[in-house]
Amino acid sequence: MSITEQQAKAYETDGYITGIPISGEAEALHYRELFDELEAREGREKCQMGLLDWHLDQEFVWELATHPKILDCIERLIGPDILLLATHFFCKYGPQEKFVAWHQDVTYWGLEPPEAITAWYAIDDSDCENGCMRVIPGTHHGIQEHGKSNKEGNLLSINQEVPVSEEDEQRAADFVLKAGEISIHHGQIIHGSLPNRSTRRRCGLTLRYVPPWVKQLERNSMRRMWKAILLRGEDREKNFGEIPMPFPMK
Ligand SMILES: O=C(O)CCC(=O)C(=O)O
Repeated sequence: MSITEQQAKAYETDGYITGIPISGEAEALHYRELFDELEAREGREKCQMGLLDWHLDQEFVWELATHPKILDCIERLIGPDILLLATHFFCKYGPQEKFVAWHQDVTYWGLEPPEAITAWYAIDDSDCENGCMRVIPGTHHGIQEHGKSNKEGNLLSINQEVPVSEEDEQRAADFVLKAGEISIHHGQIIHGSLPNRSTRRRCGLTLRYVPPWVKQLERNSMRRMWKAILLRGEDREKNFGEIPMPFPMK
């Protein structure tokens, strides 16, 4: 099932959609167990924010990034030509003060135009207690000036933070998700997440997609060039070169 007309309209207005079912219980458990194995091998410290682009090495991450149900949703929102820009696990262990400060994704990604879309796949159940993703609805029009966070524990790579008024903070939407569901957010929407106050892990896999007319003008915030891979449709521009698929697509 792709997203409905109404959800597509809501995405245009609000910059996000949440609660989209992707995996049934068995499939969600399967991916959770594969992440548990990865965590046992790599350790919690690394799993927190250090697993970037593991779709290039781990078949289950590739499977999620190319999940037909997720791609159907992305296609409905950005059209038939889809490149996978990156994947990144965001994993918060609790109880801890680590949080993700308010920010916009495309700010430091060096993309022109600054267009990208993220599907956030819930590996674990994600709720207000364990620090689910939150967005400020309708803030996906234009890049805001970012400063540095003055709070300890910001998980973002360069401690970036966009200032947000109390009023905006109060109207934030919480993305409460069951494992196996996704939310989708616009690359320019202001979003973040609060600390995990529970003893449950909160792991989400972010899947970043772009249409082929987007270019990389400068290095991204992690000082790397993106390795964008064509997943659906055609790439006439070849702005990212031709990166081969690491595994066959199912
Ligand atoms: O998972 C989170 O808490 C934040 C995710 C995020 O910042 C992102 O998708 O860019």
